[in-house]
Amino acid sequence: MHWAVIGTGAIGSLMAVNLRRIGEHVSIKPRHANHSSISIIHNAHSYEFSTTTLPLTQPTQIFAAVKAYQVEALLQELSQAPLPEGSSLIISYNGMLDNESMIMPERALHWVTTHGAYRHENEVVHAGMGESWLGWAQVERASSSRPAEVFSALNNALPLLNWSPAINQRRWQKLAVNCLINAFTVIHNCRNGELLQHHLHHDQLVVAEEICWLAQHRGVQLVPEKLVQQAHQVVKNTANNFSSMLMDVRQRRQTEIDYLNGFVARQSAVAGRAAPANEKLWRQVQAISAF
Ligand code: KPL
Repeated sequence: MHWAVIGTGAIGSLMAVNLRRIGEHVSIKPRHANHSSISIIHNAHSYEFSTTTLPLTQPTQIFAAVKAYQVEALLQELSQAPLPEGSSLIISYNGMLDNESMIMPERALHWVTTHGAYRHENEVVHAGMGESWLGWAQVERASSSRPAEVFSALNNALPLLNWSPAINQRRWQKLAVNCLINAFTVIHNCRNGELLQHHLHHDQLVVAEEICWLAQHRGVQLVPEKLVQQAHQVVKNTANNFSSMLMDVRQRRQTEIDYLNGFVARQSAVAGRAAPANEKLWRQVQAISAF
């Protein structure tokens, strides 16, 4: 199969290298059109990738691991020409977009992961083993069978992969965990593990309750106390890490706060209920990251 990886952050780079290692044909869509090849170092080995541009001319499996604020532009670019027959789009990003059900192409799949990775210059480090879930992005397709070849390649490249007809449930859980950790690390300017010293249980529970209300409004059942426990476990497992949001703030990049706590605040308001705890975190991070 031909793969095109879009987004060479930590996860995109890790997937590109691992797909190559299992013998798949992988190219990368570069951010700047003037690159003709891209090299990624992994475990002291350098992998060279040819670059690809859109529109695609042959059946291709697109693996896009991008920031939430890049999704809309990417989908817009992909919609300029029909994808060649036999292609699919596997997309992964933190958080949720207000209009995502309207803009996701029919053959899009969400990939949700708990693998931890970071990129330093052109080296990618697989920092923590996790697992991943794959499922159709459009709820109407949830009961369609899984794309066997794509599933098997992704599972071989980066195990363990689970097929998830209810991928939305996974996405809400991940959204919640990110909402319960990332903003707090920015506000306290600390590593994930240092959050444990700030006695955030009550604050996190209030944030979680608001998320659960909105999830339930959207047909997804979550339990606030369980989410706080999950976040606690993630904080312990990644104690030494800086969250992606704190890294974004420190490197003066746009954060994903609008798509995490901001999403919860906005969408709760649309559904007729305020979410003041998420709103407060959204505003605090916005203020800290207003460069
Ligand atoms: O996914 C993460 C992130 O940093 O975005 C967590 C779970 C907080 C781990 O650092």
